[in-house]
Amino acid sequence: MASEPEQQASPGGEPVLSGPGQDSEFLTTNQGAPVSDTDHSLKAGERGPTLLQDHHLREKIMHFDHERIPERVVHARGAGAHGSFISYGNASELCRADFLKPGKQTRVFVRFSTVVGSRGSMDTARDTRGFATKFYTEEGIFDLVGNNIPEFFIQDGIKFPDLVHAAKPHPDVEIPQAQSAHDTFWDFVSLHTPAQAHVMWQMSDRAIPRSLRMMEGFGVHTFRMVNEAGKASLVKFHWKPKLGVHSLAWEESQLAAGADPDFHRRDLAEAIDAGAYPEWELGVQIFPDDGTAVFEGIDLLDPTKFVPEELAPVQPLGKMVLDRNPENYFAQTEQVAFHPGHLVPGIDISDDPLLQARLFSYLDTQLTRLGGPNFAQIPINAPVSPVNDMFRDGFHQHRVPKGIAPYKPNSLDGGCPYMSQVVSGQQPPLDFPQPVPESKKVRSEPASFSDHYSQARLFYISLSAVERAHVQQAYSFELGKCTDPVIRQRQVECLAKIDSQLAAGVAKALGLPQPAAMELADPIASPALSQIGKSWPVDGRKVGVVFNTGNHQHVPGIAQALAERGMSPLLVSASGGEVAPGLPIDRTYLTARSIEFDALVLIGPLPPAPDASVALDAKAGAAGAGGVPLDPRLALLVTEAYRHNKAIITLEGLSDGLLQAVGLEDDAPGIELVQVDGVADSAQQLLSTHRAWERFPVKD
Ligand code: HDE
Repeated sequence: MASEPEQQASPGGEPVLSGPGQDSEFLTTNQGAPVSDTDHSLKAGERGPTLLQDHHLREKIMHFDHERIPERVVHARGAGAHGSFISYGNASELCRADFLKPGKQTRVFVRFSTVVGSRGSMDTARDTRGFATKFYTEEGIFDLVGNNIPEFFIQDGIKFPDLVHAAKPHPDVEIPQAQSAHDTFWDFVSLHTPAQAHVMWQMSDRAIPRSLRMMEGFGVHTFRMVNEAGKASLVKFHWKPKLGVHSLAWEESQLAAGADPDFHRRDLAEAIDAGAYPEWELGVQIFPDDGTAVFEGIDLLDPTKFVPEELAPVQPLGKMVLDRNPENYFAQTEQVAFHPGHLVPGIDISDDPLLQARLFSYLDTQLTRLGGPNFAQIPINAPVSPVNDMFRDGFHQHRVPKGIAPYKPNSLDGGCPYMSQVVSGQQPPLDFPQPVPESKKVRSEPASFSDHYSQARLFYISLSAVERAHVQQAYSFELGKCTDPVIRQRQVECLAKIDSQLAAGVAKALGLPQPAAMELADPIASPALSQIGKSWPVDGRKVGVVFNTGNHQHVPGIAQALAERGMSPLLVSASGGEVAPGLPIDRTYLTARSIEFDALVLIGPLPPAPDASVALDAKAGAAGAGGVPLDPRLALLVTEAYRHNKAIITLEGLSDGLLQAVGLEDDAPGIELVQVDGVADSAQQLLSTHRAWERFPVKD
C-alpha cells in the first residue's frame, strides 16, 4: 500500500491539491487575485444593470460554460480507483518488463466502464464492461485496456463504427439508452455473425456483474512477451478477482437502474472506503510464438476466439489491490486516457487486425476529447519515468522544455537526448523483429475467421443449468423488445447453429416457428466458464440488518460480528438516528431497497403498515407476525430478496414464521433460522456461494 505522503501525489507525481480543492487559504480569481464577494455581481446600483467590467463574474461564468468535455464515444460511463500492482517476480523466462521483476511494486489507476451508455446512464445495464489498467512503471506507462469478456464482436477494426452505430440508441429519437434490446443491435449481430460468440457472453450473467470487484478482466487480443534473451512468446492477459465472478439477477439489475443508477460506482467506492480493497491476480496464458499464431486449432489472431483455461492454464504474475478512491472524478476518471499501444519493453502487440486498428483510434480520440496532443501531461496520464520526447508546443503545453535543438541529429544540444540503448547498453526496447509473411495487399481475412459459432456453443454448454436458463431468458427478453419479426427470426436461426434447445426455447418464448434441429459438434466443455459451484471470500458483502425502532437490543452485536468477518452490515429501521453512540441507522424502510443487500437479517417482530400512505401494494403487505399486515415496504424488501435467491436469516424466538407470513417458504434453500450468536457464521457461509441457486431449481 502507498505511504501517506505518496497518497497526496497524483500517479504522475504532481501534487493533488489538499483541503477543499484549492491551494490558497482564501478565494481567488483564476489569476490568483483575492476575491471579496462571490455572491453578488457588480451592478450600477442595487436595482440597476450588471456591469461588463465585473471580471470575477465573467471569469467565473466563462469557466463554468466550458466545464464539460466530449464524453467517450464508447465506454462513456466509468468508475475509477487507484492502487498498486505487486509482481510475483516469476516472469523472467517470459518477459523482460521491469514491473514484473521480483519485489517490484507499481502504482496503477483502473477505470471500469460500460460500453454503450452515455456518461450519465445506469451502471447495471446488460453490457460488456471495460477493464482498463494504467501501470505507472519505471520504464513508462503500460496500459492494459481490456474487457470483462475475453472475445470481441468483430474481427477487423474497420467494422467498429458499424457495431457501435448499431448498438447505440436509434439515431432518430435516441432510444433506448444503454441497452442492446433493440432492433438495430440485433439486426447487425444477426447479419454480422462473427459477433455471435461475444453476444452469447453478453446474454449470460457475465454482462450484469454484481460488482466491479467481482468481474474477470481480459486483454482479449493476443500480445507478445519478450524476455531478456530476446525469446518471444504469445500471451493472453487475464485478471482473476479474489472475490470470484458473480452477477445480479436480471430483474435486480433493472430495479437497480432506477433505484440506484450508481450501483457499481457506489459499491466500488464504499468497499474501498470500508477497507475491503478489491483484489485481482494478473495472469497470462502462454503460447509458443512459432510463426503460426494458432494454438490447439484456435486462431490466436482472431479476437472473436478465446482459449479455454483447461487447454492453457492461466499463470499468475502478480496481484493488484485497489486501495484509494479518486480524489477528483473529472481530473482522474474522466481525463484518464488509455491506449493499447502504451507498452513497455518486453510487451509487444500481435497482428490481430482488431488490435492494429485500435492502435490508431485511441490517440486520435484524445485529440477531441482532451483538446490537443499534450494529454500525457495531465497528472493522471503522466508517466513516473522521466520524459524526453522532443515534442514541442501545442494546446495545453505545461512543460517548459530546455535547449534549442529539439531535433535529431543535432550538435547544438550536444547530440542529446541519446537513444536508450546507447545510455543503458541494453537492446532496443520495442519493435520486435517479427517476420512479416510474404503476401500481397488484400482486403480479406484468413479462412479460420469464418467459424462464428463453435465458441458460442463451447461457452453455452459449459454453463450450469441455471446459468443456461438465464441465457435463454436474456435472448427471449432482448429479442422480445425488437419490433421487426424478421430480425427475431434471423437471430433464432443463428441460435439454432449454437444449440438446438436454446433456439427452441427462445423461439417458443417469442411465438416463432421452431427452427429445424441441426447436427452440431460437441466441444469439450470448459468448467472454468461457469460461475456456480465454488466458494468465495465475503469481503465487503452487504448485509441488511432489519429491525424496528426500540427493537435494537441485538443489533450492535450482530453488526460487529458481521464486520469482524469482513462483511458490511447496513442497519435498516423504521426511522433514522443511532442504535448506539457511533452506530447510525443506515437506511429506513423508505430508503432501503433489496438491490442493495446481498443478504438480509430480519430481527422481529417487524411492524405492520403504519398508515395508508405507505400501503403501496396491499398484496405485498400480506399478514405479518401475529397476523397483522406487514409494512408493505418490508414485504417488498423480503420478497424481492427471496426472488433473487438471496440469503435471508431470521432469528429464533424473534422472527419465526415471518417469511411464511408474507407467503414465502421459510425452509427454502438459503433461508436460515438461527440464534443471535449464529447470525454472522450463517451469513458468511450462505454468502460464500453468492446466491442460493437451488431455491428455484432448473431442469438440466
Ligand atoms: Fe475500445 N475505444 N475500441 N475496445 N475501449 C475506446 O478510447 C476502439 C476495443 C476499450 O476507460 C475509445 O479513450 C476501436 C476492444 C476500453 O478510458 C476509442 C476498436 C476492447 C475502453 C475506442 C475498439 C476495447 C475503450 C473511446 C476496434 C477490449 C475505455 C475513448 C478496433 C479489448 C477506456 C477512448 C477508458 C475506449 C476505440 C475495440 C476496450 C474510441 C476503434 C476489442 C476498456 O478510442
